[in-house]
Amino acid sequence: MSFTDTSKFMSLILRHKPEAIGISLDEHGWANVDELIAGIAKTHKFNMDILEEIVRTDNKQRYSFNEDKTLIRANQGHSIPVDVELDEAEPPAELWHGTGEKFVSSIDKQGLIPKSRLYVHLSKDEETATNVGKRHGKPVLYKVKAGDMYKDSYKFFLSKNGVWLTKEVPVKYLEKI
Ligand code: HQG
Repeated sequence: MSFTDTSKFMSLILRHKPEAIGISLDEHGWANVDELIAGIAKTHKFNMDILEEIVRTDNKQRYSFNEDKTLIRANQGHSIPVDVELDEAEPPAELWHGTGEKFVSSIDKQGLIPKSRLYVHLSKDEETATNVGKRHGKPVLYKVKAGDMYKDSYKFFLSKNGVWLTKEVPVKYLEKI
């Protein structure tokens, strides 16, 4: 099992399916580090050193430890309903959303919805959004009029790893590029 496979498995556990290794997250999304290590080590080469290396080198800084490293959680991206104490923040005038071509007709009718996750994920620049879109096939970019949404009282949150989150983006705030 490669380092990347282990890291992907950890993201599955901490965002979507802790029961896959028989653990649970608390209401703030924290997992107990000893339980996580024991659970993952049943099927993957895993220990505290590997966990610390994954957290330190993760290309999107997906995870955070608590102060004494007894707890760990994903910074964003959850489908299970946890409150990771996101910071509410005023967004820049424009944010970006990258998606796949196959979703465009539905988005143009419905706007952006969180689907299986808790929030719609928005990027601060076009390049990041293009990379997100590529995960779903041929990428399509939307410019999101985040400043206008904010003026209209929509709430925005900035995750610890720099992803902008909001509950929905109605069609009138979207511009397809
Ligand atoms: C689309 C990755 C039809 C939406 C990334 C997206 C991100 C609709 C897909 C994070 C729709 C959901 C999240 C509508 C939205 N009709 N399709 N009305 N509204 N969609 O994976 O934003 O590497 O749940 O456009 O970098 O792609 O995992 O969301 O294409 O930050 O850390 O439904 O995941 O980060 O797909 O990605 P996802 P996402 P990680």
